[in-house]
Amino acid sequence: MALQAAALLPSAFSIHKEGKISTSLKDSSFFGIPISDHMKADKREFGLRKLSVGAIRVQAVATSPVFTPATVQGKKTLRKGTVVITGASSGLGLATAKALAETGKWHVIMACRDFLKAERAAKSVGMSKESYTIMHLDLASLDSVRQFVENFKRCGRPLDVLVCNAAVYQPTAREPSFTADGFELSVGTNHLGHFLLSRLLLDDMKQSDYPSKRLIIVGSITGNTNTLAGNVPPKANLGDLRGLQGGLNGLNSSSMIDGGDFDGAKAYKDSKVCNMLTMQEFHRRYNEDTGITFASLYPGCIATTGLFREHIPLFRLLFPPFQKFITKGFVSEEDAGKRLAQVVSDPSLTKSGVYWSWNKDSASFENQLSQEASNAEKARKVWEVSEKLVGLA
Ligand code: LMG
Ligand code: NDP
Ligand code: PMR
Repeated sequence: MALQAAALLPSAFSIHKEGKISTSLKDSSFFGIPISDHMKADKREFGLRKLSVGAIRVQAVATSPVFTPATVQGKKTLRKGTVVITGASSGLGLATAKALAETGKWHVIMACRDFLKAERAAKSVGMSKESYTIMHLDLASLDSVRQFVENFKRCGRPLDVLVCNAAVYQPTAREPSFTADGFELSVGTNHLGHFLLSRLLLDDMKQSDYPSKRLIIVGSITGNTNTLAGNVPPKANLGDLRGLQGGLNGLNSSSMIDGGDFDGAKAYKDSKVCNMLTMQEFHRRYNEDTGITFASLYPGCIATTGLFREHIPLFRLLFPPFQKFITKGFVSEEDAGKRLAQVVSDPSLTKSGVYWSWNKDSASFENQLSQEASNAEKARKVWEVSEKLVGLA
């Protein structure tokens, strides 16, 4: 439902499935969502964490090395979880790493392409040394993805939660650029790199004995054409996947999934549609057998992050106030990090196959994806074509 559109035009209209506009907002999950007790508890965890975390961390450091139980939940003693977060060197990924590390319940593997930047970033937000490990991962290279997986397996930690967060956005590029394997960069990095990574790490997650294992793939509103934001041109559209089938190489095939001319903003939005479709296909294929929770989310418009680094300076200047005061869709990096941290560890967010969003009061709700981003047939096709491209089939 067009909840974010509703934020712009509070009581005017909402767009349901492609193009169907309704004037009723009563059926929207935006309104009247009860904040469950779980949510309240979680808000305490990620809202007032400075009060409670200190004690947990002191206890963890004083009494236990990394793998021993660090938390007591009811009668059960829960060991410290291990979460891998891609692109944890800035923006949402960094804020999430910080939020999780501060609880004392998580060891964060920061999977980053720039080791030094990641190290500086972790220090700059005050993450304690024992709360994280940086491991090299360049999603724009399938070899690097495979190398990362090998390194991770060798490090001997279990894999409890994987967060596919990293992304590139090239709104001003006139010509496409390409990954090491020759795929258009945005889809190659944001979708194909993550697709291979999550497929290769699925077994590790299956083997983990953690009570709530999760694979989270960050989506976005701009890939969903059932929202106002998703209708700002250029709109996401995967078409019949002819470009993806051709390998997105710009030589004997288009660099765009739908086979059209290159458009950096569209390529990014298309990649987010792939992210959201992949999450649902994972859910259909593996949730029942593995018990793993598969989820996606729109964390809000975090208008200050590095995502917009390639946009023109005027855009970067005006975009944050535009989102803050006009659309009201703005969210700070810190608050967005707390949202993603909830999807990682909140005991009430275990439902699989869900695209989470947050309302004005920062309560989470199950949002509705656009027709294309929830098309099961397309999800299966994207999965099968992607398998071939990354060498899994
Ligand atoms: C492209 O431009 C860029 O070319 C590309 O590089 C990439 O960045 C891409 O999506 C990302 O965007 C999109 C461009 C064209 O939009 C703009 O940026 C134009 C900005 C013009 C500003 C207009 C005035 C806004 C007033 C705010 C002023 C303060 C701050 C401004 C800060 C700007 C930051 C963005 O967009 C257009 O074509 C024109 C605008 C399109 C509006 C889209 C809305 C469509 C909604 C349709 C919904 C369906 C129908 C609803 C009907 C409702 C009936 C009640
Ligand atoms: P940032 O640019 O701040 O963060 C992106 C991260 O991805 C950076 O750490 C970057 O690394 C990393 N990255 C980029 N390319 C690669 C690569 N080839 N290999 C490994 N890591 C890579 O942007 P955000 O924090 O805003 O974006 C995070 C996620 O949130 C994305 O999935 C984005 O689509 C999503 N999102 C963002 C919204 C927003 O408003 N900002 C709204 C909705 C969704 P480095 O630091 O080295 O550049
Ligand atoms: Mg958008 C409720 C309205 C809303 C929301 C929540 C967003 C989020 N945007 C909204 C509306 C509008 N935007 C309108 C009306 C316009 C035309 C003026 C507009 C424009 C715009 C541009 C040019 N918006 C943008 C851009 C970008 O370059 C960003 C983008 O598309 O990145 C792919 C962007 C975004 N708007 C958002 C969000 C969350 C983004 C960025 C990131 C993302 O989706 O991942």
